[in-house]
Amino acid sequence: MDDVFEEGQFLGLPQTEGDVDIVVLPLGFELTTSYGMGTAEGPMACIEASSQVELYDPVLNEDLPAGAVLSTQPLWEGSAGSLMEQLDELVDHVRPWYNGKCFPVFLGGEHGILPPIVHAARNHPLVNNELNTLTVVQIDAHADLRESLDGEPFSHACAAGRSLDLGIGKLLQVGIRAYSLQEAQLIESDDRITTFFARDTQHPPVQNESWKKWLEALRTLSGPVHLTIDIDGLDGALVPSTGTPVPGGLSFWQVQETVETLFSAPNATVISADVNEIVAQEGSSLTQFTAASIATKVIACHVGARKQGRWNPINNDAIEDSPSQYFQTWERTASSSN
Ligand SMILES: [Mn+2]
Repeated sequence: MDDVFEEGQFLGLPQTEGDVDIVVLPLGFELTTSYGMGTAEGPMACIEASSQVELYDPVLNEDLPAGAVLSTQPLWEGSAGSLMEQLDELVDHVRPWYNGKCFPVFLGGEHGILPPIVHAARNHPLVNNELNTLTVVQIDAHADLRESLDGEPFSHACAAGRSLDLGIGKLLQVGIRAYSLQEAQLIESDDRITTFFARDTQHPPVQNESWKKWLEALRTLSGPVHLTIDIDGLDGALVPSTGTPVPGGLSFWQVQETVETLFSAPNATVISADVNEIVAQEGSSLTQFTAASIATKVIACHVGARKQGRWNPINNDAIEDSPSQYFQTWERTASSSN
């Protein structure tokens, strides 16, 4: 096949004919980032950097898109005036892609994109409005389990906590090394949460017991899974321009191994993924290139699952849309503040 490179398309791949199998959705969402700024431009920088990522991944024996139809959508930029209205706009933007036939890959934008993604995932036929069947696997430096940050419960620092409030059944975290006392206590007391701390998986750094247990936890998952990758889960040296780079994180290969292991879990189906907190680095493309490489690994593993018959399209025609204007009318309930 001739190489056709198309500007603004992930991996430079032009969309081919047919139903979309994989959609890349850049989400320029930034309302609550606390430290660095620039997560809104990150997704497009990641798409630009993806032009330098190899189309060959050893999990497939052919170049991407390997027969799949890949579509890259234009950048989403919220237009609503309030945070909660923007979250609802995000739900409306991503929900059509949870149609059971397509695998969405979201590029963020701050981690605050997670709750609206999780809410929209109700529409996926494997979730079928039963959000407690969904597991979220989170790579992150931060636990993101705060009650609120600077008074904002939908801050990026609360993304995993709000996803639990929305009703997900399970949260698996890895790379965690920056968290508060309250978050440590929640991790201890809430049996929906399983956390692998970086101080255990990274020290000693090579092939320790804790890392093996993490891979085993992934292998034994069942049901639908959303994978959320905050790039600050990687060691800060690999992603220096992300909003809050933190030392002592995962290596590139540990993230690759996590993605490969999750996608090959025999009883789990990864229905979607996001790579977030991408901030365009100036003078070097390392941060956005790292993010693009990880998103490419996710896509390659998804294509691999399709080719091995472990991911089959399903109709969601019978599923009622998840409630709209959900976040605008959101109220803290007793159960959600546990
Ligand atoms: Mn995060």
